[in-house]
Amino acid sequence: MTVPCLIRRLCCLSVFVGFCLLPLLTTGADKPNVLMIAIDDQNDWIGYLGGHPQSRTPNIDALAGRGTAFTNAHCQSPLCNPSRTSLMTGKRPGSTGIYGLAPWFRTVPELADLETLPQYFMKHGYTTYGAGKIYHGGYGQNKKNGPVEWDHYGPRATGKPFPPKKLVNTPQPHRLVDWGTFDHKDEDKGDYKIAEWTVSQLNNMDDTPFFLACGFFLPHVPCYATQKWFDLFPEEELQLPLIQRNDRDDTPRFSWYMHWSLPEPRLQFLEEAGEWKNLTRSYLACTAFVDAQVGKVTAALKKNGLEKNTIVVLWSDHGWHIGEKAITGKNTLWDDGTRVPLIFAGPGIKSGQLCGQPAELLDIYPSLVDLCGQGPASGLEGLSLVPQLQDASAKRERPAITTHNHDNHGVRSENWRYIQYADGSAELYDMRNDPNEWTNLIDKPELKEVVEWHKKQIPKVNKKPAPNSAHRILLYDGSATVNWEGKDVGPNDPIPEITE
Ligand SMILES: [Ca+2]
Ligand SMILES: [Ca+2]
Repeated sequence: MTVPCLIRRLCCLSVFVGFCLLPLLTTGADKPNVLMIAIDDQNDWIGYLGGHPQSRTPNIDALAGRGTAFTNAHCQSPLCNPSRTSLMTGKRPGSTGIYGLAPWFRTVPELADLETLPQYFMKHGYTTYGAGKIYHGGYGQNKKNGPVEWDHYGPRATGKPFPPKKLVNTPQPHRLVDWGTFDHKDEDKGDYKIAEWTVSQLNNMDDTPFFLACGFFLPHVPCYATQKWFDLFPEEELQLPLIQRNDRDDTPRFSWYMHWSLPEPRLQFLEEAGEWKNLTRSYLACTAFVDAQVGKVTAALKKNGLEKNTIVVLWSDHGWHIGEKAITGKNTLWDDGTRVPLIFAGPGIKSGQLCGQPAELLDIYPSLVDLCGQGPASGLEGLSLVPQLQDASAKRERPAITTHNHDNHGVRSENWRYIQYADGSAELYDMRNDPNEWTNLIDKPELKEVVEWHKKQIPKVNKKPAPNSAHRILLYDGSATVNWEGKDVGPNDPIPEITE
């Protein structure tokens, strides 16, 4: 008897005996598990992405080698909460109005019942596990603010342990904005505990299919690592990020409003305080440390024989500037702010291929739905990447779009980056010849058609910020004055922390 014939027979039998056998046929071994590994504020300083020539990420690179790794993947928002809300709900920031670090989307009545990625898998019989930073802050880790997202939650994200005092006196004295090394132990670090917990779950899985999400906090600030990780990057050999002096001379003033005044310091501070090398080294050290934690998790997957039936997806929520374009941190629409590692490995995914098609973090949800074959999900705005996971040269017809605050968009196609701010000012970069986005070509008449095509890709739905939006919120009403985090900024106000 053929297998389909057997299934039909069993289903007929199930009706006859009064219960359906179909769920039994699609549970257990038939359902691929999902292991989602998230990294916070991890830019493209990953071996396979080549963002920094000295980055050391052997475990992430090995995962890339085992699967399909995207080289042109971008976040939907260059900030934790809106990026993660978009990824986990499958909706663009402009469709939800979630642009700031607040609110948690479940507190917005019209968004409260959105079915998130873990809920989708829960509905299909998976046990869901979370640890560390998946949503922003403590959002979604308990029942207090809406439906249950997880069956089990492990250690929460933390940058601790901290030294007794901040190591660097940054212009805005935010406790988290710090970096360097001090006497502490790897075993005491938040991400170490998240990895240990995740490994112990993998060592003790039963036959129920699982959706396990493990979210590392580093290299988010404070970029603290133990000396062992600093030693991988000797100071005398360290290469600083490539920058162009006066790079901002050809970017609109509105580009400064994206990150008008932030705890993250400007390049000018790093240079004057002699901290640029130290921050570069600290970030590389933290990335290497996180890579080692990723390695523990992927090794546990292998040791437990789970590799062949588990889809692994690894991502970061957005990039991070370390001096490029005169700033540090996120909140920008250039590649340094939007480009992220994105890797899929496991059943149904071709191994050993790099894909240069533009991809979006928004695509993760529909891709997992597609790969796991448990039935459709509704309202998703991304595209399944399964065509690219099977053949890296398959065209993804849409560019990747990043939105930061209301109606500011970065559109990244295979060869171009177009940025359009809420006041209509714009930038265009030729990514083949100018990968660092140094020369704004927006005024070149011969590129008018390129601009028009990218302009057309901007999402039509762009909601105003959701009620109770706060932290990094920029408001623009068409007048000459903008409002940054509740304060008016006039057209001639000096750019904070930048002096001639
Ligand atoms: Ca982040
Ligand atoms: Ca420039």
